[in-house]
Amino acid sequence: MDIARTPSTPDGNPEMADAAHEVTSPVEIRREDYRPFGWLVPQVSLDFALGVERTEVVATLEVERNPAAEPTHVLHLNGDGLVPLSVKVDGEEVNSWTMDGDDLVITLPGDRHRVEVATRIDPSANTQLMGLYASNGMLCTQCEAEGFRRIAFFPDRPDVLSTYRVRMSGDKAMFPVLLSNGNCTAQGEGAGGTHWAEWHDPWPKPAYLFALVAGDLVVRKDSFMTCSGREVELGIYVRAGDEDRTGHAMESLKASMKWDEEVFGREYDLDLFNIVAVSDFNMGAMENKGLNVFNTRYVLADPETATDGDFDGVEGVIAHEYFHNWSGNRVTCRDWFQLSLKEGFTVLRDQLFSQDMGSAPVKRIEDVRVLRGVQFPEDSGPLAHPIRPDAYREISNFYTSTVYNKGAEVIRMMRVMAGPEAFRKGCDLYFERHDGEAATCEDFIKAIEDGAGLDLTQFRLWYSQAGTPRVTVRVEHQGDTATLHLSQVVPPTPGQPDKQPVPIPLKVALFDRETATHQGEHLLVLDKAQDSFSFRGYARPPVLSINRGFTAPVSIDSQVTADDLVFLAAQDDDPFARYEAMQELVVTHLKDAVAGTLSAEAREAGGRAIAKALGAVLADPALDDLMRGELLILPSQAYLAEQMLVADPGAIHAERQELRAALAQALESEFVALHQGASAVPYSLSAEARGARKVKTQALIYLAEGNPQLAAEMAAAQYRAADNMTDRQGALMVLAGLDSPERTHALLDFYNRYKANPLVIDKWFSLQAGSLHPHALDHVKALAQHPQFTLKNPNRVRALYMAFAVNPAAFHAADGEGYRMIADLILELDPLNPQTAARFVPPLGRWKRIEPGRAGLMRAELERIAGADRLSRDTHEQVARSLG
Ligand code: B3K
Ligand code: ZN
Repeated sequence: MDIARTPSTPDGNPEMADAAHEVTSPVEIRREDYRPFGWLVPQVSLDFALGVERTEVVATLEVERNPAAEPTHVLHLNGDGLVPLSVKVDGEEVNSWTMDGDDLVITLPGDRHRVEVATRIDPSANTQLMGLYASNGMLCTQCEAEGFRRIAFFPDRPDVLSTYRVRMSGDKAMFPVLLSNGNCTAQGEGAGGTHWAEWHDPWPKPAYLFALVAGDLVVRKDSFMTCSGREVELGIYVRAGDEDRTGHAMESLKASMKWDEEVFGREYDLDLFNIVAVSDFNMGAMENKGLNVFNTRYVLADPETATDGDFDGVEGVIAHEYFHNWSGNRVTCRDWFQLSLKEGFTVLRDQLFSQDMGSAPVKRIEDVRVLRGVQFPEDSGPLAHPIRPDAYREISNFYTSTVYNKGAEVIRMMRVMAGPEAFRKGCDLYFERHDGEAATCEDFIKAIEDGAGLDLTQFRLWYSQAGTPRVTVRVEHQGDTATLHLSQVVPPTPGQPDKQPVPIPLKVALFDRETATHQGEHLLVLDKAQDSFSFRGYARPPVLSINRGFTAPVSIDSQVTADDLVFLAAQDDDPFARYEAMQELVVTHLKDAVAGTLSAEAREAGGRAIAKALGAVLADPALDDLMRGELLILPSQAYLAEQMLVADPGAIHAERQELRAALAQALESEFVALHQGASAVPYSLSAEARGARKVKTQALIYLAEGNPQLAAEMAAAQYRAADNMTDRQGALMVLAGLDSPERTHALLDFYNRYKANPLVIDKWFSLQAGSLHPHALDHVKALAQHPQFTLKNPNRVRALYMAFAVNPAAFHAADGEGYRMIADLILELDPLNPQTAARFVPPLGRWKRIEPGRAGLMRAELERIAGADRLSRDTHEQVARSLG
């Protein structure tokens, strides 16, 4: 297998070069090989002559020997696809340079020099969307993790911090707006209809935080007064026509700025904060200093075109990127192995923010659902890695749910053990100690230890060991004493066969089954392979509620009876625990059903117990609808598969649908009443109205299985009456899965209504690709030929194919057609956009945990990809690990 990009020296650091460099396989970069860069680059000047097809860049670097590094005369600058047009040292053109693969190597005589290199790039040819690229006639950049090297030769590693001056000039009509990091210091007109702007960012930063935007954009402006009384000018730049949909993003930004001051004591540090929305973007958004670049998806929202979930997404991502200003930018990462230092911490910060903005328990449940649906499977599959990985070949492959979501959970555990006040002291100490530095996860742990007064010696294992710990608990009752016997196993993962026990903080409560009360929560820390904890004062065997609030990212086998789960689902005073009991009840039942170990009576009894618990949820007047909606959501196919050593996706899907149908039939009138009541609530963004919309669609999802005819009528009526996207999308989703005349009509109507709005057309693609319709696979094939489908736009690719790859029924078609389709996509997309292509490998990579028939078909597709003539480093690495 060959690769498209020549492997370059890791991080451009000759001291780190890997001797075991292979011709056919990309170089492995190891954490333990880290060495500081030989040179400091305190200042950089970048001069851009902008053009969509031709941009000239002159980069001037002030370099000086790094006293903390091994002395060297060699300056190794990373490049990716660049050609040096001229190389000057101290103002003189020199020949003392060579190329090492894509990198530029200059020999320097002294300790301090000015190095100037000119290059030329073609943004219109940049389909990878890394570096400087064109999107709808505008120019923008994406540099994290290693995109800057596609713009200029530079030590493209996060521990080289520089202050940047940027000058850009270009056609004024084509690029009326010229933006970069920091503050605009000068601007003016040039010859031939051009204009120019100069920007200066006073805060030293690594190259991955550099950004430039040039285009024809309109701006929503606002301002924010910081806690010390400084006025910050805020701007959100979008395409003309989109400005009316930026109000929610602006409100979210101001709320984030205020929250970070109040909750983490973090004040913004520039006079300007700009956001630009771009429609061609590989991920959600990017935290470039003072100039965040966003996928339009996380900026634009109004009730007509965005669902409640989209509104939450905008709020959460705006907050996340803003919070990076401290956790990521002011304190950045020493190397990319430390990615969770900024990402895990910032995810925790955005989760806490969203908890404060809306319903805290519902947010917690949503976050745990993502963790279990995405991270747990990653942690038990071929791509499992610790939150601080030890090696990578392509860093883009490590922007994972493990680094982000498990990373957040690990820091959340520290907060649980310390308590919020002590945790805050630890965070303050971290920011104080490392402000302006490129830090490590170890630095963070040490600051929390010192600031919060915790001993995290053993806890560090959470950073180095992969795998989701499994905790088993048994309750013993004797006399008036209840004893919890707990044990833990951290399962083996690739490259880590043996694990040590980790400290697992578990909030527990013991309920009296008659009074439905408990004597208070306890925080237990299980830090051994086995341990027991006794509690006195229990005359009767209590009902155990464990891992309340999901204090630890572990799976728990609590061997609780169905009766006790029904009790907890109805009575637990911790909303998360209530949700958990409901999930557990369903998981246990479906596991047995899929395993074929249920007798007819047991199946019926299990179904009755679940219907009883669900009935209680539907009837409970104390529940708000947002929470009720959560309790109605059945465990996902991915989470169910995760509970089985080897999963049969067809059987899981069939059993899950059968259970849903039985529940819908048992509770049909309740679901209809729920839908009717909720339909009377008028549209607003209040919790009550959002809850009503949530349960409305949940009711339709159940009824679609129990009484498809009725559901089709109700969904069509909901679609027709909808005055907002949440109702409209919910109804269309249900209709898309039904074989009914209403389906075709609604899909056509939706398309015609929104064909000019790309974000809504993404929904149209997704709903069909993710639908339970028996012909979903054929629909996807047809949609790939639709005039609005393009492989060049990552949102559109994800809308069609990611929705399909997570569609439990269609993707796992028994003849392997779904696997073939995704493998074909990967092969076609890889030369255009390797980062996005590689994201489609994990669904195929789970083959070892799938029943043998399908596993063979999945593996064969991975082998077909591996046999391709040329593969990107991204896809190569993911396929090799998945086959391994
Ligand atoms: N830091 C960026 C992610 C960059 C991904 C590069 N492949 C967005 C974020 O996590 O905030
Ligand atoms: Zn982030």
